[in-house]
Amino acid sequence: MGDPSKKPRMEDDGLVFPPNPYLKKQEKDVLYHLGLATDKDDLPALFGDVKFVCMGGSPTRMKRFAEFIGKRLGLVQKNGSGPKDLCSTDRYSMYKVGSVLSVSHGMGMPSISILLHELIKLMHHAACTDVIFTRMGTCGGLGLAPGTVVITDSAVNEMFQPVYQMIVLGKQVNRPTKLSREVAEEIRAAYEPGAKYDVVIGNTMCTSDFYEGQARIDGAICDHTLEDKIEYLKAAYDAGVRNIEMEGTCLAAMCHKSGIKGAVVCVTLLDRLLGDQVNMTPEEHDEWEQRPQELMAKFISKRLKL
Ligand code: R2B
Ligand code: URA
Repeated sequence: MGDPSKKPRMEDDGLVFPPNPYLKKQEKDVLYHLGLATDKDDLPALFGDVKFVCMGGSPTRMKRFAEFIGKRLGLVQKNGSGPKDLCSTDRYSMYKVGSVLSVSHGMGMPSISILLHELIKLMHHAACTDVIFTRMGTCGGLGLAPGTVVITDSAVNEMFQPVYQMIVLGKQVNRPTKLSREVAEEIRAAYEPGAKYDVVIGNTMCTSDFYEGQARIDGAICDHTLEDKIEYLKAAYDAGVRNIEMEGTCLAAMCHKSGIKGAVVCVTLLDRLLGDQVNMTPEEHDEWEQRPQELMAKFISKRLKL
């Protein structure tokens, strides 16, 4: 197996160095939830050319993205067998098409956090350079027509702060959530005016729950009033929040801490100022879900000068 630590470290070599001094001391590294390990898999040979790590919640959607980006990049497999899931566990699904990795992250910060730890280490072990991590997802919008695509400017928590909070050793740790403005602008520039939907850049609020955590009044439990909900969502809007989802701050903080450029691109399924229930038609859902993927595909094609 190639040893990325033998490569000379330059200021701007673009390699990924996870901020964990203990990793160097480990003889081998098991990426348990991906089902990969440094002693049994040739990670540089398998993943060394990856430049775009594209994540999304559902395994089906990420398989579809792998097929879609394969066609766009002219990399469709000749035998027509379709992309192969590279995860040997059933926790996540991961497909590789050229320099694109398409990976499912599940729902919520605990799920994407585990995946990000292992993907960041994977990029390091594989000696990948200049990788960009993106999440393409769904969300609730604020004051936007359903089907609008929101590219995240600042990822904020439930108190509208650009911070990812977690508990380590029984203490609260706050990490700044910084995404790449340059990548966000480039993704927006990939949008072709005249498309059936709008693309906006705005702040994204990330919550630990879909129902009460997003101020809904249609969950199994609700201790707040409709008036409280409207007041809170309006305050979020005034703080620049344009969409609400469940992974953005975690991705932003973990990428920033590891020196990786990150971006979050989500399509709104409803306007939360008008209601809580997600009830578009299956056809609309299908079409809307593809919008962040289309945008990312255009961004990737442009970057690869195709
Ligand atoms: C958006 O959609 C999911 C909840 O329905 C969650 O993963 C998210 O961030
Ligand atoms: N995903 C969310 O997290 N919230 C919504 O309202 C819709 C999708």
